[in-house]
Amino acid sequence: MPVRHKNVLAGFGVVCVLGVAGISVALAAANHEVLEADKKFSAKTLEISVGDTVTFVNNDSIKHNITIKKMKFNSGLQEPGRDVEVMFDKNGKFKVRCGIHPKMKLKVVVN
Ligand SMILES: [Cu+2]
Repeated sequence: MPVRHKNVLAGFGVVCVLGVAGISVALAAANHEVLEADKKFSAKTLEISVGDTVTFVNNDSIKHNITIKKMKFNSGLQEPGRDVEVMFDKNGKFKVRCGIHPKMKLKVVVN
C-alpha cells in the first residue's frame, strides 16, 4: 500500500495576507504534479516554494518507491496508478529517487 500524506491538506488553509501600501497580496501553497512513466520522472528539476506540495503519479505498470533522503521520506511501495503527495516545508535542494530504479532522479529546489 502506498503511503498517502493527506495531512498536508491542512496547509492549504493557511493563507498569508500582506498589506503593503494599501495593497493586499494573498499567498497560497501550490501543488505540482510529477508523473512517473517508463521508469522516469517527467521532470529532471522542479522549482517550487516552501509549503508547496508535489504529487507523484505512478503512470507505469510497475511499482515505484519514492525516497527523499534529506527529508527521511520513504513512500513505501507505490502501486501503479497510485499517487504519493509530499509537502516541502523547508527550503533547500532535495534529491528525489526511486528505491527500486536507481536511474530515476529528480531534483526539487525549494525557495
Ligand atoms: Cu521506480
